[in-house]
Formats: sequence, C-alpha cells, structure tokens
Amino acid sequence: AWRKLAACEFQGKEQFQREVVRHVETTLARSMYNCDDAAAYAGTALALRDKLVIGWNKTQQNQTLQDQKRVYYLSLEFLMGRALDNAMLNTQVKDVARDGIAELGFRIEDVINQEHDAALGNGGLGRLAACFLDGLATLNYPGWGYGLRYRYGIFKQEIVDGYQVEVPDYWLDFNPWEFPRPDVAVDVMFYGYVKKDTDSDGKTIIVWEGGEIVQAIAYDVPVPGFDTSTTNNLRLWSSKPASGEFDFQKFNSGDYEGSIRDQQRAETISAVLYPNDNISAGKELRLKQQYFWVAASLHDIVRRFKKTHRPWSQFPDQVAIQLNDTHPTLAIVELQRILIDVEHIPWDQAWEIVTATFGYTNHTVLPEALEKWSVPLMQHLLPRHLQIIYDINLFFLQKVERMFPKDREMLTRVSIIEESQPQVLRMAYLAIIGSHKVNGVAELHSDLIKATIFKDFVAIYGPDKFANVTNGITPRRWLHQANPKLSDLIASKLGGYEFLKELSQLERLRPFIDDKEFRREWMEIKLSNKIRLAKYIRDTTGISVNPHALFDIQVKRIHEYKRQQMNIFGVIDRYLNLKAMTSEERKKVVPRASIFGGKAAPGYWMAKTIIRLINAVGEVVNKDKDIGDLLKVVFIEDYNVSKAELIIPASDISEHISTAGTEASGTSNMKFVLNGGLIIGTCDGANIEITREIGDENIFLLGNLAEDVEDLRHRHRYGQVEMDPKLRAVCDEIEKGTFGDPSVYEGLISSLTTGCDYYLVSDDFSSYLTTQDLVDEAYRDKDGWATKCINSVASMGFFSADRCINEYADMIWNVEPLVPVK
Ligand code: 26W
Repeated sequence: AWRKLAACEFQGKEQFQREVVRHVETTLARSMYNCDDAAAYAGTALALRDKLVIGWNKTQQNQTLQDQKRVYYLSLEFLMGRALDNAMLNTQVKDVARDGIAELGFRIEDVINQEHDAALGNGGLGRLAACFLDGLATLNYPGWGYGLRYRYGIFKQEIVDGYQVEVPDYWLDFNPWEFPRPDVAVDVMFYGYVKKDTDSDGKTIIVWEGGEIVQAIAYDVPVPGFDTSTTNNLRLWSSKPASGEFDFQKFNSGDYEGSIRDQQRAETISAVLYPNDNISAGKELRLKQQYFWVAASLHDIVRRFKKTHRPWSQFPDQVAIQLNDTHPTLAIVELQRILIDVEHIPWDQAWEIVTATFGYTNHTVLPEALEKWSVPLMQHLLPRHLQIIYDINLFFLQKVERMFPKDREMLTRVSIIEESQPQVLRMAYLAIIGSHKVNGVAELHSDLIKATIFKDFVAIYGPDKFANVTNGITPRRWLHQANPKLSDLIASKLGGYEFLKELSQLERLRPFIDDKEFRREWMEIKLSNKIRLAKYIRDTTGISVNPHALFDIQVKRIHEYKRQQMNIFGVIDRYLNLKAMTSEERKKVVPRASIFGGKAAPGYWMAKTIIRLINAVGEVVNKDKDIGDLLKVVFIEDYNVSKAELIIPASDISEHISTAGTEASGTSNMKFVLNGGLIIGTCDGANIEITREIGDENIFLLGNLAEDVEDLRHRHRYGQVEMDPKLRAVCDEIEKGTFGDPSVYEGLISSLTTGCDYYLVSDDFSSYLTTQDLVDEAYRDKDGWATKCINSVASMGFFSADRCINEYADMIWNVEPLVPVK
C-alpha cells in the first residue's frame, strides 16, 4: 500500500515491447526469432535511450535558456559501472520493462547482466565522481562532468594459479550510452616554442606555436537524475589526429606504416586509463592525457561563456570548476594562459578570475600519490605553461615574503618548484594557489591536511580557505538498485520511496525496530542477498560457502595501507586456532566466510603478493576436512562496480582497517552500512563520522589512533617493537611452507620486520584479533545483531551524495538548482 513515484515514460509495456522489437529488427537488423540476451539488452537499452534523449535535450536547452551558473566537475576518472538498470530505476520504467521483456521471453536480470561496466576509473576517486553526477542530476543542478573517453578502462583481473593477471578491458564494441559529437572538436597543441611578437597596435604579445596538434572529439553520455526530468551531461574526450596531420603525403608515397604511426600516436592519448591508484609514476603520456583533457574542456567552457557576451569579470559568476584531485591542475594554468595570451587581459585581473573559478579537492595524504611533474618534461611538452607557472610562483612567493619577511625556509617549503634533480613541480601547491577553496573528503582527513602537508598554506591563506566536505554515496545505485528488496521493505514502512531523495528520512525506521515481523523480513532479505552471492561464488570459483556463515568482506583496491595483509594474517590465525580445537570446541565456533576482492596496480609487487597469499590460504583452508563450513576463504576475481552491487548487500561485517590517518575517507564503508552490514574498522577516514552517526555500540573499532602513528613508526625504526606473538606464529606458519613456497612471501614478511612495518600491522594485530572475537560474540546474538543493523541504517542519512553535493554547492560553487522542465 505504498506509493510509487512518478509514472513511467512508456505508455505501458506494449509500447515498450514495440520499441524493443523495432530496435532489434531495424537498428540491429536481427529477427526476434534469433534474439539472444545480448540483442535483448541492446533493444532494451536503445528503447530506453530514446526516452532519455528527450529529457536530456530539454535539460540542456533549459540550462542554456536559464543561463545560470554551472558547475563543471573535472575528473580523470568516472567509474560509472552499468547504465541500463540505473537509468530504468531513475526514470521509473523498470517495472514496465521487466513485464514487457518477460513477455518477450527474457528475464530482466539476464538482460541487465549483458552490459559491460563502464570502468573508467581505479577506485574511490572515480566512483565518487560517478556518485556526484547522480547527485547533481537528482538535485537539478546544472552540472557537467568532463573526462577522457579511454578505449581501455581499468584492466580485467584474472586469477591464474593464485596470481593476478591483467587482461585489457576493451569496452566500446557496443556502447549505446554515448553520443559522438564530431562537430564538437577542439585542437590541442603540444610541444612547440614560445616567442614574443607585436600585435597590430604595436603591443608586445606572447605566441606559442609550432607544436604538434591533436584533435579532441566530444562523446556525450546522458546522466539521468532520479525522479526528475533533469538529465545532465558527461562529456568525454577522445583523441585523433588533427585534420591535415594524418600524413597524406606519406600515405600517397606508399609509406602506409609511417602514416598509420602518426595516427596511432594521436590516438594513444585517450587509449588507456592508468591503472595506478594512489601512486604517481610521472610518465609523459599521463601528462599528455591531463593537458589534452584539460585544454579541450576549458576551450569548451570558455566557448559556452563567450556565447553569452558577458564581460570576462563575470566568468566566475557563470562558471565553477571543481578539480578532482590534482590531475586537472593544469586547467588553472590553461585558463590563465587563455585570459592573458589569447584574450589579452592583464595578469592580475586574469588571476582574480582564475582563482574565483576553481576549487580543489584533495583525496589522499600518501606522499607517493602527490603528483610532481619534472620541470624538463613540462618545458618540453608545454613551454608556455611552464613560463606561466614560474610567474604564478614568483608572485606567490613575493606575497609570502611580504608576510614572512625573514623566513627563507618557508619560501623553499612552499615554492611550487621543488629543488630536486631534476626540479619538479608540486601540483598540489599549484592547485591550492590557483583555487579559492581547498577541501578534504572526511573530517579527520581535512584536519590532517591542514596540520601536515598543507600546514604552511594555512599560515599563508588563513584557515578559511580550507574546508571539509565529507564524502557521500548515491542511495539510488547503492541501495535501491543493488538491494531492491531492502529498498522495497523500507519503502513499505516509510510510505514510499521519498527516502531515496531525502536519505535522512531513514530515521523514521526507528519506531519499527521492535516490530518482530519487520525484523524477520529484514534478516530474511540479508539471507537472500547472501544466498545470491554464495551462488555466484559457487558458479565462478566452485567454492561452496554456507549462507548462514558470518560473511566477512573486504573489497577495495589492494594496497598495503588498506591492510588486506592484516586481514589474511587474521584468517591464518583463525585457521590455526580451529586446527588446535577438539571437535566439541569447534561446535561452538561461529562459521565464517572471509571474502576478498580487489585489483593490484600491475607494477605493485607487494599488493600482488598479498593476492597470492589470500588465494594460497584459500586453497589450503577450503579443502581441509577438519574445517568444513567453519572457515572459507574466497577471492572474487575482477572486483568492479557491478560486482560491488552484488557483494555489498551480502555482508554481515566488512573490513575498513587502514592504518589510522591513511585512508582519506573511504566510501564503501558507507555502502556496506547502508545495506545493513556492520563494520570492523580503524579510527580512520569516514569511519569516525560513521561511528558518530550510528553510535559506537554499532561498530567494531580497533587499533591505534592517527595521533600515535608517528611515534609508533619511530619506535619501529629504532628496533623498539617486539612482534606480537600471534603474528609471529602466523609468519612462522607461512615460512614453514603451509601456503606453498615461502620464498614467494619473503617481501611481505620482511616488510613487517626489516621493513620497519610502515603500516603498523604488528601494532594493531592483537587489537584486530580481539575485535574479531567481539564480532563473533555479537553475531551469536541474532536479535542484538539485527538491532544494530537496523539502527545503523536508520542513522545513515548524512552519507548521501546529495548532502555532499549541497555542501559543495553552498560553500564552494555558489550554484543553485534549476526548476526541472516538464
Ligand atoms: C597519480 C596517481 C593517483 C591516482 C589516483 C594518485 C591518487 C589517486 C586518487 C586520489 C586515489 C583515490 O582514489 N583516493 C581515494 O579517494 C576516495 C574519494 O575521496 C576516498 O574515499 C579514499 O579514501 C581515497 O583513497
């Protein structure tokens, strides 16, 4: 008896069916008699796309007409995942589509599963960008995403003999969600030289010319909001040789290979996503990608602004640009270049426009992730930009010198140029200097950047330039889409689906907490999600996990700071304990399934070793007859957004156990709790705010605090730490060869000893084990567990991406939503 939101856009399932059949027969030129799931997917996607396009065009026209300030989200990564299910749900056509496609002989789930993930991102930062697009559209903000159209997204991960193997992800063979815009093309120049010239009035001007030109072609992707006609745009750039650059001379003279090489060189720019998460490699091609994307996007934004014939001083009233980490920092330099070199605006005036336009979000404090570009490389690739960076730095250092007259050290510390061999550019500093607001992504993280890596800049600019916007997730994809049963149950209690737009409404679940029937339904849904995952695990790995076991899940990029190694060491400890028990003792044990997933950067050996160990432990434990159902260890191959949608709703407990102070926020922690799972975690990132919201009785916290990390590391360096005996026993077991050739794990074990245990596994290990025992204890009390889960979900309103977007809009962008068109 609950209300559904707005009616769908198809006039019933018959119309939907006609459209699907029409597309299968005419667009695909296939017959319904040999229509397989793939063709049914294509037909369904195209039928829905026709509807999306109408709202999309209207939205774009309306945004142009209203002529309000727009926000542009510049991100080198958009981890969108699949589009069909999300689009059906956001436009409320899924029920019609399910019925319609069923009558044509297909299951909607099978059709949905045909779609290839759009995996144009690595992890947290890319998925955050995707959640923000959903929030922007749902809240009717005029907001665009700008990114790169990689031909290959993040690699597909295969596990062969326990090792990660990378396979290219060619995802564009059929992509109905993108619209090529051959008319939206921008020439982007690299290399060349800078010279002084005089214009017709005899004034000196600076000209950058003689470089190599590559063309950027726009591909647009519609982003439908939930329960609104607003459909925003994600514009992705693809590279190709500029007209005339593809060498016809060579081609004509028979040098086909030479001409093809030129073409390939241009196309290489948008060919592949760099698979590094939290580590900067400083490669020339990566810098080319950054400038290519930034130059094309700014050209597009400036062109749109110029059509309104406003004075340049109004640019920041019309345009807000958010930099998703430092990857687009060259946008600051590019806008300054356009204003001074092309539009001939005086430096100071131009700089005022630039700084009023940009905001910069920092997503990491790990030193190896902070981007630094070599000065000689920049000189070679973008000579004019380097000059402008020098000038930005000069004016900035002059200002600092006036503020701190005798502090030479300060100048060295805050200079954009680091005096190393070769000199490098500190992109984070450039991003701070060129923006009006800098934000971190969770409270602890925002405090830490102010106290550590950006401390001097707080002294220079004052604390108000630095803000916190705690990350959020879209409840549409991460509850409604991933966990439809739970979403429906919540809606049945709250009287509709409004909570998906106003997540704080979840509070209203609280009165139902003592309702026996509600609790039973709640836990039944959790069980059915666990059965769904168990089936997937059996089908893909052959391992059978008991759905009644406690599902303990850690899925995220593999990184030492995230400490999957601590988790698997804990699993080994558990295994050793089980082996030592009598069969009577074993009967009292809470059965567990330890489930892992995540990719390692291809060059990150330690991360790959951790994957190897997880798989090796699984091989031993899963076939041990003494253990049976009491412990299963599973590594799910190729963790991505669509797998996350399957895995997250099935968790009882998930692990977010980074060394305190290293995980900027984390966002999967929010997804797990929103789906009725509990957390075991450290006092890090958003875990702290999650605890504050849900109450510390509903979370299992462990380990040292961020404030103690420095001191602990110091003690390791001076050999003052005795390894925890249980961890010692785990290492011994590995070294004994229980999990195969121990030399494979040498590096992993020595990182704890001679490597000074930088991520403090040994310091947190005993706390981790004790806390896991508390988890078992709590899980035995089924009723108490259900209470914790339901209470937690009721408190998760704060972590909606919508709250987050509204904070950015108020505090950083100064943009208002538009009234959506009918
Ligand atoms: C240059 C190589 C590189 C690539 C990606 C460096 C850094 C990155 C990202 C900034 C890493 C990243 O994804 N950071 C994550 O951002 C999420 C969204 O804010 C946070 O929730 C995660 O804690 C943070 O690790």
